[in-house]
Amino acid sequence: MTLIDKVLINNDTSIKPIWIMRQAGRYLPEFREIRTKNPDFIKLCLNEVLSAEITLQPLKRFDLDAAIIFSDILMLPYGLNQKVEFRKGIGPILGNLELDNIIELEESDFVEKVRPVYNLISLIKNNELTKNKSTIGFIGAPWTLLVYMINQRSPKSGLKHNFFEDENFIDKVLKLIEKFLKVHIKNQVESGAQIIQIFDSWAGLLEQKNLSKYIYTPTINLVEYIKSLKVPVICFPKSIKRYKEFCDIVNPSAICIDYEVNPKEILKDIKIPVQGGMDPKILLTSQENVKKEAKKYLDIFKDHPYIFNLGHGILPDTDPKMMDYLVKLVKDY
Ligand code: 1CP
Repeated sequence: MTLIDKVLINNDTSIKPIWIMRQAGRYLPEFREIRTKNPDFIKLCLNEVLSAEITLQPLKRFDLDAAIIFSDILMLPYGLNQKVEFRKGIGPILGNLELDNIIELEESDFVEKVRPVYNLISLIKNNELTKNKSTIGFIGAPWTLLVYMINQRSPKSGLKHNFFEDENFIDKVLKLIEKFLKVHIKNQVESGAQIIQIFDSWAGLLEQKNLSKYIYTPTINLVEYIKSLKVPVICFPKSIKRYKEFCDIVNPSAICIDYEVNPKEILKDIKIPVQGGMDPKILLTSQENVKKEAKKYLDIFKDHPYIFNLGHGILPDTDPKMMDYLVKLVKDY
């Protein structure tokens, strides 16, 4: 059993395993080297040999307890034949969403299109570097994927004015996203993913009255599906504010928290295992601050099943030495 499984399945509080969101990524010079030579991001994700190498890069440097596969949540719309491009300085740009084409799409055609992602998972699972460690697969939550697929770009500066106009259309898209997410999950698990994390990066965009329809209901369906495959599921409904309500209703195996929520409130309100929380910006300051903040989370969750992580992805400007310092600190705790 891996250390992370001990926390997730046995509620073990005596160990504090660590992995970091975006641990394979732009703060590592060896990633940037590969990235520069591969300007097409989707193609890079579909190159199983290179994406396996990128997935393993942080494990070669740091004593992390998991490998998270190098892929992207937007491989789903890509697999549904919606155009997905990443532009430097802008982010993802998606093409028009052709509902009829998605309705007619065969599951096997989707699987063939994203097959390298599953091949990558097998490569990672069978690599010596992940022995006794967890291999984490992931998906975007239905709501966050709906946002990208309809908005066609990052909602950083808000949603299109007419986003919610055609509710019937949205409902149909949401159902299709759920259908193909199950296919994507099943294939990841069959290829060796031992945990699935659901990233709902834009959960914070919704008003309370819409949470049930766009977040709770579709997420419950996926959480129950993942549990039926006998795999733990970690949910990250970023900036949702109502983490307790989310856990009471959705009941994932663990909840990943962002850096804005008070960890003491979480400890008081939430009974399931917790992951994450520390502000990634702390890693841009001093070792002293990192020590203080990391210890704060470790102390608060001392007697609670807890997986150390940040409250969002590690920032591109982070010095890898600071990451090394953090991992050692958590391991020595
Ligand atoms: O070099 C580059 O410019 C590419 C940057 C990059 C990377 C390294 C993107 C584009 N995606 C990724 C990999 C990635 N994406 C991982 C890898 C595994 C890891 O080490 O953690 C994961 C888990 C994701 C998931 C993802 N993609 C999310 C959810 C997590 C989060 O950060 O909120 C989201 C929202 C995306 C969309 C996406 N992909 C890439 C970017 C820049 C974005 C965000 C765009 C936006 O701001 O809307």
